[in-house]
Amino acid sequence: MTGTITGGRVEDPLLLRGRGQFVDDTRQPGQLHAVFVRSSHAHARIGGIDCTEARALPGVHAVWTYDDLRPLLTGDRIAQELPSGYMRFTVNPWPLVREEATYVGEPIAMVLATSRAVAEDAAMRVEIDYDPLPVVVDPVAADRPGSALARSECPDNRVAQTRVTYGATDDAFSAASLVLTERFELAKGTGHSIETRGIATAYDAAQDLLTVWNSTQMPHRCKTILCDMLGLMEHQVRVIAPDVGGGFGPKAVFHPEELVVSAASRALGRPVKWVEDRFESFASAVMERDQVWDTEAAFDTEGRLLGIRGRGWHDHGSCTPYGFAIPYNTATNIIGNYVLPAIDVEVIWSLTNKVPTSSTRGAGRPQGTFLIERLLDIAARRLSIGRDEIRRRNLIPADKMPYSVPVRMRDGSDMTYDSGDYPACQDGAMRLADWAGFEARRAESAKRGRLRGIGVANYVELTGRGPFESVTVRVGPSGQILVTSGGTAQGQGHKTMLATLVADVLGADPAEIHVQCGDTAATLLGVGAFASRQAVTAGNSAREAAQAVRDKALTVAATLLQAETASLELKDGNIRLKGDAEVKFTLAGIARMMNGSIGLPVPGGFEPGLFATSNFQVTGTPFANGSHVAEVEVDPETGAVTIERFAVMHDCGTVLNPAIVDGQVAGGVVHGIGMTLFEWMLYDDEGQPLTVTCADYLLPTSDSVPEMVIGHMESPSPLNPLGVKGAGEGGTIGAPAAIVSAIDDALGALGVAIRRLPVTPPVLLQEIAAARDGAARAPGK
Ligand code: MCN
Repeated sequence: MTGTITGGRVEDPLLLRGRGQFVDDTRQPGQLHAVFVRSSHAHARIGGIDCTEARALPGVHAVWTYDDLRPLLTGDRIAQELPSGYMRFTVNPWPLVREEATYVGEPIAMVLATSRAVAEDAAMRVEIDYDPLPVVVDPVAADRPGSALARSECPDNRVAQTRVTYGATDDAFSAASLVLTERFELAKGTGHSIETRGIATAYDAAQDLLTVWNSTQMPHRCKTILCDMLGLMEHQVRVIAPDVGGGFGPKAVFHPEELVVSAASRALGRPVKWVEDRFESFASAVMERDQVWDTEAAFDTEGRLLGIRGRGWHDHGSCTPYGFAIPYNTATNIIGNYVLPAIDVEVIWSLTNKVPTSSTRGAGRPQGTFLIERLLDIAARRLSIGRDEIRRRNLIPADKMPYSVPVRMRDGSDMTYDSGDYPACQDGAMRLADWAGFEARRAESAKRGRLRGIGVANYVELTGRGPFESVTVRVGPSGQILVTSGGTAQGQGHKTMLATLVADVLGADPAEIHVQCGDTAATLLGVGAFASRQAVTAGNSAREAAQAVRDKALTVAATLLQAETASLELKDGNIRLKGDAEVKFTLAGIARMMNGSIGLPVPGGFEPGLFATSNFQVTGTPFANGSHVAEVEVDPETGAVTIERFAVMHDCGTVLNPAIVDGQVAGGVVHGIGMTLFEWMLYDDEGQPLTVTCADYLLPTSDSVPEMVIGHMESPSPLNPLGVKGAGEGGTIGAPAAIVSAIDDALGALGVAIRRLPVTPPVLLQEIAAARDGAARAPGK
């Protein structure tokens, strides 16, 4: 660890005392409350909207439809797609539905009232005339010729497609001893933060300044879109991400409500607040995960992978709220940690009449890892090879690192795994899990009538996506060190990381350093929190900026002392000659000098100020990796699965803060447990969401989360000075595959092989029944 924080994270004193400041904590005189009227149809033409009764309700300030909003905007739709070569046509969201609603929950109108209660009452009085249109909910059916259209304006439902291919795949299949043909189905789910989405605004007419407090992972991107859509200059919009109670991906997306509330606040000159309720969170915040894959895998007699081919359908929902990366991540994660000589997979993004799709923790990678790990498990069973052994035979050896896969990354380079020892990582996880002692535990469970199983899975994760994160380190005349970061924090300890890194370089106490992040007025540039990127990007920027500040302080002191810079040291805010107790200068004193005195030159002719900004730019993306071992008990009568033990060996390069990384890994695993056993966003054939409360959409709770044993390997990344890789998502990526492997193992005698998620009790009972049925009908029975 680089530097230490005694007494916890710098974030904790305020958060643990309930003094965090979240969007809903903003209270402003004259604040109006917004409520959205949402489509109750998955697909319908809007015949008319009657707001008369709603507008007449006492306390209602305004009711806006698209026609009221449009004059304030520079364009019809929210232009936010990232450029991508996969796209066949553009489907940007509308801020409010103009003519055609395309999913249940799509915002159609906004009510502004003096209280939330009045706004909700008024919203119920808005009359919408719907003319229903055909509905498409299945991504595979949506791709069939002649399918109904999810959006009338599009030529078909295939909004994008791409292929990941290299090697001689057909030859691989001709030479194979074993060919598996498998369909995998993964359900829709998302990251449910405790704090839902929310936005509060203030408009200062004197300065013509719109201030927006937004529970977002990307404040700078929000600002750019608001400037673009409202035709404002950069100095007219300030976006602040205050404390954010969880993001997990969906808050990286700019949602229509952010624009509509901001536009209204500026037009009416009033502060406005909108905080999403839990129903809206289920029906209208972006989701992810649902994909269907038809795959084939070729193995030799020894269980070595020869090739994989197939086709996947990614449910894209009704429009593109952000980038196209998710299914590409899935396709590339199929390659995983293994030597795969050939692959040819096609991915299709299907439009459907469901909530738009964007990333949730792992962003497509848990699905890819699930596929390859399932194929290995099924092949191991068919070839009578141990599941650990088949992996060992295929894992990329440590001496092949860095290992290049001929698959193109976004910047055009090959996908290169920069460092790591995958076989040692798997062995390490198995040791942590006491794999060797498992059979005794299985026998013990059997005595209680329970079936016990163990499973292992490996994963890689592209982390630290560029281009950069901006960090400024500043020493004020008081001597206080202020760090500003374009990055944001939703709970992952970003401030602690920055404080620790800067303190380490400046010889200071991390707890004394003030860190400000997520405020567009504090940092000119910023990208945000996603893709487990900020330890790599902001972390290295913080270190570089702090080094520049230290070097300047020491150089100024050396010049004034007529000494060598190397003969000086900086500690606890004091500059001394090495080995000498006498304080020559304080950091505050140097900062004061560099701030200048009226009429006098800056000492030494140096550039004024004691601060530095770094925008460390990544070249290449560090690949983190890990191995998970899950141990479960299954009750074959009820289909209930209990996770008894969970072990993770994790490698995110240099670990900056072990306690935080443990928390990140454990939190990620919990997400993976949810995806595997509980979380299932269901729609009926008419596109009506069926799981819009926490009683219907189940999340993992403390009784479903086992004690975890987490170990760390540190294979420093050669791609950045700190040697770090990201840690925020890995726990989620490996967990589903490991848990399902364990369930299969528990039910091995029945021949169950799970090919779909989530594995709820009814699903497992179906699988058990199908396996029993298959066994009963097998030849010779
Ligand atoms: N860290 C470390 N050493 C490393 C890497 C990371 O000590 N080698 C620590 C750092 O303290 C850093 C934290 O781990 O603050 C996470 O770092 P990183 O992996 O770079 O992730 P980001 O800061 O970019 O955060 C985003 C990531 C993602 S993509 C999701 S989704 C996610 C996650 O972080 N959402 C979270 N973790 C979350 N944790 C909480 N509590 N809440 C969320 O919404």
